[in-house]
Amino acid sequence: MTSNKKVLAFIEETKALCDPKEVVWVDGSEEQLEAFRKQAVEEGILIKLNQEKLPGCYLHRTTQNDVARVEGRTYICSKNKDDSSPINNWMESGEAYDMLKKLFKGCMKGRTLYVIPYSMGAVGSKFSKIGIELTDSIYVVLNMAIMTRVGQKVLDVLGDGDFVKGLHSYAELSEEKRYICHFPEDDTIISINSNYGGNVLLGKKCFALRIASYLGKTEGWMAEHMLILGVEYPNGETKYIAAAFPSACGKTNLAMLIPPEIYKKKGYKVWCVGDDIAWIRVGEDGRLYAVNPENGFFGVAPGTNEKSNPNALHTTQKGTIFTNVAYNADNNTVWWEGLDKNPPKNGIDWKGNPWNGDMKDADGKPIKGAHPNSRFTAPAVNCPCLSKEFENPNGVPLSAIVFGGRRAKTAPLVYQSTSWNNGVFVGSSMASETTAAATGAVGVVRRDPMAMRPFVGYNMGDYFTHWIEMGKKVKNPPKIFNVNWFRTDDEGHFIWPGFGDNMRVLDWILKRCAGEVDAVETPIGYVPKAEDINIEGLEGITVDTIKGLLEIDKDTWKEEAEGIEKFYGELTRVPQELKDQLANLKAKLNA
Ligand code: OXD
Ligand code: MN
Repeated sequence: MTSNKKVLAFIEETKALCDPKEVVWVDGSEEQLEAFRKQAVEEGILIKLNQEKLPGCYLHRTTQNDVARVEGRTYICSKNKDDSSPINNWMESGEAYDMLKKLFKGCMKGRTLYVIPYSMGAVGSKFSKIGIELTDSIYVVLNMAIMTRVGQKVLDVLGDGDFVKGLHSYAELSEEKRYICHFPEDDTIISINSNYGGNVLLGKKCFALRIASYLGKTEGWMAEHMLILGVEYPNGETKYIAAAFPSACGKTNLAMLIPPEIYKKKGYKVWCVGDDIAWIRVGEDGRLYAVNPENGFFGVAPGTNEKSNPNALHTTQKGTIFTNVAYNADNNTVWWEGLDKNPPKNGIDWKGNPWNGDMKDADGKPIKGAHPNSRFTAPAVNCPCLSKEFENPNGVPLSAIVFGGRRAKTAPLVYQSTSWNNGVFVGSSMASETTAAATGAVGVVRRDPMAMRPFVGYNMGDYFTHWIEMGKKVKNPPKIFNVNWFRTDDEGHFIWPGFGDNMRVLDWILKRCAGEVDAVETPIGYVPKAEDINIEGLEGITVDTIKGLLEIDKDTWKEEAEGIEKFYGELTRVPQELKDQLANLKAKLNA
């Protein structure tokens, strides 16, 4: 399949270390993938679902200790400790290799070693990057074939060139010996003892964010945890927005948004370019351009329904692998909390136990059919609102960058930063309540700069500096905003309806970018005049509700500024520009 000596040497080394019974190259053909699916079903790894209702769809259950990304066991490995971040785990590269070598020794005995050549980005585009993942997991092979472009065509483009090395073994699926290690200085990723997507589909978080963020820093571009969407105006013009939210905060829903009736009637449309990752470069015209390097969606299933995200639901109806959702034995389909009001009468929960949608545990709490972080892996081409620019190797020009998180109080519905550096400050101080996408407590507020806390492959302070440097390279930078869909009332209910109605906020954002609407200057940035958020056709929301959603409480923000200062204190190499921004915010709050 290739004469690339570096690829062949990587395979030989791995064979010698892991002792697989055979090596199988993934050629990307439908015949071979179909044979893999058949084998996975025979081995009990996949369940073939109802092919009339869900053609090409399968269900997989992970072991119960392996259901999310494990940030506590995810490492950036480098020669010097300070080239990682105090808020990330670090291991000295040499030590990490030695430890991993011991764990990998003979771990593939009796198993097949699959070689997956994959491209992040359109095959052959000058902005794309190539990886080779070696894995003993057929589940990984089948997911990678959805999430990335795989096979011979990638090797043809690679020729004798360089690639990112990825080695994965599910080994014994031992929690204690689980490690997800990144070696940005060597373009290498090594993952062992997990089989959960974010830990093992090495093209995604490991390459397209952790390794790529480091490559971006050295090569002058950016790899970000951002969705990309286009808003098409009635006159046919489309403007693009990239938006960063922490995991499981609705990126997929926003990326596939269906505008409210009043916008649809006028002819507005929203197109999805990507739902999770953006690679961003400076275009010849001095604007920033973004591509989505992935080829599919690895979305959170619970909560996805005909109302919240019909486009995502439609996307999952063929060629999809569901992981850890509930099984409906009556019709051989799947179900998850929030899909509809008809859980299976005769079902099996994500743990493999009989389940009927109406069961309680010993404490009287409902037993869930699907794990809260259960997922669908679905091909991008299935998406009804996929942008026609999806394959454009040069990407789409960004008018706005949006940051956001889950904040019950503090952050207003939307505000605009006052400059690029002020926008970098806003991104650097992002905070959000944690979700089920990673192991650990849910609902705790943590700082998550640019939604990249778990994904920056080098020192966080240097990452902020890189953002500031990128701003100097663009003549026409996108404007930077912050949104918060999650403000709650005194009873803890969300005030803003969210989902499709977020279009009303995007509308204001794009009007600001075009200089078409005024704003009110506040200590934190520009906030809309309440009457400029279009609430036509929105039940239960008045201009006063919007006023409340836009309110900035100075005392809360003084506390927030202290929180930011404390967070900066936990980091190293925070650039002076951001310290100045913080000082400026404090001065304005005290004025
Ligand atoms: C994801 C995540 O899967 O952020 O996208 O965890
Ligand atoms: Mn993500």
